[in-house]
Amino acid sequence: MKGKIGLEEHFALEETLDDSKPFVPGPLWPEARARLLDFQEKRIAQMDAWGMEMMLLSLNAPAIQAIPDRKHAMDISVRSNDLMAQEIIKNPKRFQGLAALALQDPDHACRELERCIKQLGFKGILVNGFSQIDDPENCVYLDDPRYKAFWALVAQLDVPFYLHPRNPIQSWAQIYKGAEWLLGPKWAFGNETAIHALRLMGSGIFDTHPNLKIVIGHMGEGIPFSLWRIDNHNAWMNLPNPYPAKHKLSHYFQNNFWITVSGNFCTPSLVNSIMEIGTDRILFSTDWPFENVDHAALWFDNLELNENDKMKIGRTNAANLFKLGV
Ligand code: GRE
Ligand code: ZN
Repeated sequence: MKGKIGLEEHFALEETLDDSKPFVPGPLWPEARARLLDFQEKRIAQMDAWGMEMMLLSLNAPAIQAIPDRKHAMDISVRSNDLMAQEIIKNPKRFQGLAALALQDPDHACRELERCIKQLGFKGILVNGFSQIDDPENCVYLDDPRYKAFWALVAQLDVPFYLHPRNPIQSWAQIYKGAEWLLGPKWAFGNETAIHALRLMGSGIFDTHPNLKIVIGHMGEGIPFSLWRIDNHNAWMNLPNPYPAKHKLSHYFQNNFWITVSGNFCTPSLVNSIMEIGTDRILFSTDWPFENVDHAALWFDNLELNENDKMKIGRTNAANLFKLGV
């Protein structure tokens, strides 16, 4: 299929490159590094070869969210957004941007978000999970009350928010002791991000702002597969919801969430996701440079799926959700 649009497509600044290095085996690092620093050459060549019209760019992970020093976090945020804007201007039909924000300082995050949307023309936000604030051990999730004004601004600007994975910090990751291979994209990324998304659903933020739009990658980070049990366990006990939000969590998953297929090119998982949230809320993505564009595109293009749904997932859902004007 031609005209595909991807939403989880990363780059790095020199200063944030090292955040990705531990996830790439040594001999492959030169290639990953070159992919992360490139915009107009390798990336465009891959997109042209595999029918990808546009990438919404975002900074690599965990980057800003793992910088406890507020000033430093804010500085990287502004520099990342400025670099992205420079590259987008060179080729706006192929690249658009998702803002990188220093949630360490909610006031700065709000100001920078307004600049990114109103002046730089970015189409949304991508944040790498919880933020470490002041002290590296101080992990703050986005359901924290300090983010009330931030969420109000996101709702007012009406731009989607992509909640991207990161690992738990070491002192919170004892469950992985002796099985560190489970960290990162194999398991810990998805687990961490699913819990973060569920915290948001239970927090009541979507009752306050019913138009908030959250995107999660990797075919929903496992949530579609577990959604029924989250809402329906031990039904005979008829217990009230143990969280502040008004509705069952599936209500929020079906009204405030969209998922991408990034890094999870698996047909049974896609079928499960279609059954849980339908084809209007599923979007193509690759997870470049950690996944190959050809792996994503060949799987997607060869899916035995009707052309209407393929066009929605591959392109039009993204065009509508992010107001891309294509
Ligand atoms: C990602 O951004 O999703 C990612 C990483 C590192 C390794 C694998 C991966 O940041 O998918
Ligand atoms: Zn990613």
